Formats: sequence, C-alpha cells, structure tokens
Amino acid sequence: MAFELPPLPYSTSALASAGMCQETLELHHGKHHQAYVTALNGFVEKNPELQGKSLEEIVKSTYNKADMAPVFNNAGQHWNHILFWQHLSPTGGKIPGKLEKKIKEDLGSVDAFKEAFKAAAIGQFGSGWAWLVLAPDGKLKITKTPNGSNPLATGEGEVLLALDVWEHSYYLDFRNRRPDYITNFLEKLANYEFAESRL
Ligand code: MN3
Repeated sequence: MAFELPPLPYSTSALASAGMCQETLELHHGKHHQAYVTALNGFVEKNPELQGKSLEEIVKSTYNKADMAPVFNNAGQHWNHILFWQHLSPTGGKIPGKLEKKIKEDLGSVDAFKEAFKAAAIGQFGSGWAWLVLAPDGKLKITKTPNGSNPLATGEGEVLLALDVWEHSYYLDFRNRRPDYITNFLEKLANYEFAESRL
C-alpha cells in the first residue's frame, strides 16, 4: 500500500495572518512534502525489504545505514512533515496550563524554553529541524536534527512540537531571517494545545 500525502488540517490561506502565507503552504505541502512521499513510494516499490512496513518501522530500520540514506531521508521527511502540519495553528502561540507547568518544572521558565528552542533552531547549521520532546526520562528536552532525521530515529523521545528550519519553510515569508521565522512560530503559530495533548 502506497504512502499518501495527508491533507492539511486547515486551508492553505488559514495561517497567512499568523505569518505563513498561502504560497508557502501550497509549495511546502503540495510540492515539497508530496515529493518526499512520491520518492519514498518509489523506493518501497523497488525494495521488497521495505514492503509492508509502517512509516515508523522504515524510519527506524534505515537510520544510520549508509546504503539506505535516500530511503531514510524521504521517510524521515514524510514523518516529520505529518507532525509539523499538526503543530501549526491559525490561533497558535498560547501555552495552556498543564504544558506551562511542565515547562517550568523541566526547563526553568517559559522564557528559558523559548530561548533554548530558538538557540536549537538557529544553531541547526543548514537544513533540519528543532524539536520539543518528552525524553525517555519523562522530562521535556529541546533538541535538533539535520536534514530528514528526527527523535524517532535517534531515540531522543516523543515529539511534542516540531519546527522545520529548511529554507523552503520560511524564505517566502521571512527571506533569510530564520530567527524572525522562529520567533513568529513560537509566538503566533505553535499549536501548544496539540503539544499538551501529547504529554
Ligand atoms: Mn519542509
């Protein structure tokens, strides 16, 4: 069974007033994400070892295997984007009580959380992702990964919030200003309700 591009949970124009324009979403979801799905399906079709496996199984079983890198990159990007679309909201930016309490316990304060997330997202050299995860020790942790990698592959924890920092995610809205894109995400777009529901 082929993998499919999931529909966005909002219209392509829904996030424009929160800093992500319709053209960004049309290209990012309809072209970039679709291209990862198409490439992944092509690899699965040619490789009987991959057939019948879930997306999660493919991501985990191809991680850090040089000969499987193209499969991992596309499977990882498919998995990452499925989460990312759910982590954006036209009414984002408001941290609900239970998550706020957990952030204060594990990361010190909401400001400290935002500073650490920004540092990870800015510090990811080149393409990649920044993540808020619930680590295996039960504590919140901020991490980053290059290219198509993710905390599912690295075993760093359950993802609560993801931010794509590939240039295709922000160039139309923020040009080269990645820090402004990150701040805008944390203040206006981040779906913290969804993050809290994963605690
Ligand atoms: Mn992307």
